[in-house]
Order: sequence, then structure tokens, then C-alpha cells
Amino acid sequence: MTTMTDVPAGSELPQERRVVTAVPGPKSESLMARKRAAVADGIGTVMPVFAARAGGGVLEDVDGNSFIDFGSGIAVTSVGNSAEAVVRRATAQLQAFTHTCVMVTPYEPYVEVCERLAELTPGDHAKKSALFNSGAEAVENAVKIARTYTKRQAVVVFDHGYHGRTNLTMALTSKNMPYKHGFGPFAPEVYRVPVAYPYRWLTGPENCAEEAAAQAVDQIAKQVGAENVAAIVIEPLLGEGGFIEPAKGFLPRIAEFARENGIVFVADEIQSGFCRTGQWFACEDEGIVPDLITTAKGIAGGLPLAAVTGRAEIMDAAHSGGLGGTYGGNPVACAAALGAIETMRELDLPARARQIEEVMKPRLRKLAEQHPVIGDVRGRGAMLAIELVKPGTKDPDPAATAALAKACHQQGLLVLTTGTYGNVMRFLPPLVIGEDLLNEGLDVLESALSEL
Ligand code: PLZ
Repeated sequence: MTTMTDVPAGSELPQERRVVTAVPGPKSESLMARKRAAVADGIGTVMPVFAARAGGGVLEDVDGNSFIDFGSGIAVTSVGNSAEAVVRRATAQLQAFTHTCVMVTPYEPYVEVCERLAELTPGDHAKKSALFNSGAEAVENAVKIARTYTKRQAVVVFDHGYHGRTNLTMALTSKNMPYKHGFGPFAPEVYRVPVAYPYRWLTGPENCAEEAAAQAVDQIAKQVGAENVAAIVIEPLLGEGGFIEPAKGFLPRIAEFARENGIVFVADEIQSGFCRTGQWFACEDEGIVPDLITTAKGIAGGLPLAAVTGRAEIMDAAHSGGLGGTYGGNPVACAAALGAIETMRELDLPARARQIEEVMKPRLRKLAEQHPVIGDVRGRGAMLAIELVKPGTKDPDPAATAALAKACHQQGLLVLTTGTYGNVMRFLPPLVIGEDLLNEGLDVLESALSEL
């Protein structure tokens, strides 16, 4: 097996942290002024620097600062930015043709991506896929497919769940601010039930899986009626909700309930999928075989592509012409996905994600011992997080989380926050990041925590 430092960088960029101006620097400041004037205020900014280049484990800004990337553009560039195979295949496709619309004139890369998805996703049943542009679009289509298959309407989702920003997926998403506030009314027939969040389960983590599953099942049965439910949609590792790992046993119980009641079980692996958690898909950790699985983000190395993959008989329920869209499964995005998947296989990126966990988790746990502001350390593979609380309590501390993120940014570490309470700092490095950069990023985090 290769060591982490053998991993080739996604581009020729020097793999180093380098802070040469204030953060943000003068060029970023002046671009930000243009952004304020020309771009809608609703489009926020996590780290106020403008990107110039990115590759491997770093992102370089327009002022020449080089940041260690612990964000991967929100879990997208798992194979690194501008990964060689992604660039090579996408470039060749750009030169051949950029678009025909798959519904007008199909092309091989679309079919090939669907073939790869059938091989890579859990279960050895007959599978089919349909491709789309964004994660939200994939989730919407999974619901459309489940509804037409079951001839039922209700959709069950979970506390802290996130599924997108379109009208239906806003309804599926649990957090009001910033995703839903002022944007209603939302789509009907969406029901939310408890999830097994061990750190915040009132009776403690021990019985969390069992109690949460019992409550969820009871609420579905009593408030919705299992026979009315088309789909249960869940993230096997909840992303925007705060990198919540449902207590072991919860997911299998919910999947079993779905099976017993003819409900389509949809795993939303848009953030957790494609090697991120140390498996190809996070639901594999508990042996779950979803009926449908939604993927996006990591699938195409940075180009917009999303998919719904699942049991052939369910996927085929929609009438011919019932699914689609002008750009869904764009040929350049498909070529990029084939390059990303090639890279994931060649470099064994699931193993790489597990190595990242081995490096990061012990250090995060040690930091938690030293800093009572860290209430919990969790996640799997290269999808890890710390939850920040007021010391001695479990009261969320979003202010400390924001301050910590800002301090990291100023020292050249790109980190993201997340969570229903805005108090979770998440770590999503590209899976090709070098071990030295990983440790240096943690050094920065440690020094920023000491300054807090
Ligand atoms: N399902 C599980 O994580 C996207 C959201 C960023 P799109 N998560 C990042 C933001 O603030 O908009 C996501 C996800 C899960 C669905 C989605 C939606 O994917 O590609 O952003 O539409």
C-alpha cells in the first residue's frame, strides 16, 4: 500500500501552507467589494478570500496565500482539485462535444457512469441510475420515483436532516436559518421524526438507538400511517445537521421498518458517499442496502453531477420521459466522474479516508481532553467534527465555533462549520492530502484553540 505522502498532488501547486498577507489580502478585499456590488447578498461567504488555484490539499488565493484545505468545497474534491484523471477525461470530452442533451442524443459516458454506480453502490441486485445536476435535484427525483413506484405520497425525514434548497428539499431539510427562513410555503406531505443523536439524546447515548427508532416508528405509524409513506429519506451520517453519526442499530431498524411496510428506503449519501467515510458509502458500515441512494459532490471531482441509483424495478417505475432535464448527466461532468472514480479505485481512497481518521481522531480527542469547549469528537474516515459547547455544559457555543474558524482561516487553514446549532467544526480534507499537511492543519487548529 502507498503511504499518504506518496499521493500525487492534483496539480503542480506546492503542497504548503503560506500566509503572506493579512487574510483577506488586498486583492481579495477589492474583489469582495465587486462581489458586494454585483452578487446577490443571499450568496454568503465562509472564508473571505478569492480562490486563484487549488490542487491536492491546498487552495491558493489571489494574494498568494496558500491554505491547507480541510473543506474540499464541502466534501466535493475528494480526489483533490483538478485531479489528473478528472482534467484529462473532462478535457478530452470538452474537445469532442460539450452537450447534446441525453434525452435528445445519448452518449456513452452517461451510460458508463450508471454502470459504475451499479457496481459501486451497496447490494448485488439489478440496479439502474438516472443522472442530474445537483444533490437537491437528485433527492427530488428520488422522491418522485418512490411516489410513482409506491403510489403513495408521504415522505419521512429526520431531525437535523439536510437535503437541499429547492422547494421540496427545503421541506425535507430541518434547519430554518439560513435554508428556509422566509422562503415558504413548503411542499406538503413531509413528516419529520427523531434521529438517534447520541451526544444530545436526553436519556444518554446507551439506549439512544433503540429509543429513537421506537419513537420514529411510533410517530410514523400513528401520525402518518405506514401505508401512506412512499419514502423514508435519511443521511447515514448527517452532514449539515452537525456530522451526527446515528447511534449504531438505529439505521438498520429504520431500514427494516421500511422493508416491512413497503416503503422505499432512500440513503442520501450526497455528502457521506464516494469514499468519504472510509467506505465507498457510509451505509455499508452497518450493512444497509438502500432501495435508492442519492449521490453528488465527490462523484465528479468538482464538476456538477448527481445521481439516483437503486433497485431496477423501482427506478423503472417512472414512465418513459418522466425523468430528465436539459443538462442532467452532462457529458463533461460524466467524463469527470469517470476520472474521479478511476482515481478513487487506483489510489484506494476508502483506505486513505480511514488513514486520515487514524491521524486526525486521536489528536482531536487529545484536544478535547485539554479544551473543555470541545464537547464531542465524532465522524468517520475523512468526515470528522468537533462539537463546541460552553465548558461544563452541553449548551451549544456557535460564537466560539465562528471565532475558532476565523482564527484558523487567518493562520492558513480552511475549515468549515456546520450543525443545527452552528456549533460544529467539520473536517473534510481532500482524500489525497499529504500526512504532513494534515498534521500541520491540526497544529493550526491547536494553536487557534489555545488562543480562543
Ligand atoms: N443532501 C446530504 O449534504 C449538500 C450544502 C451547502 P446540492 N450539502 C451542502 C449549502 O449550504 O447549500 C447536500 C447534502 C445532502 C443534499 C444536498 C444538496 O446538494 O448539490 O447542494 O443541491
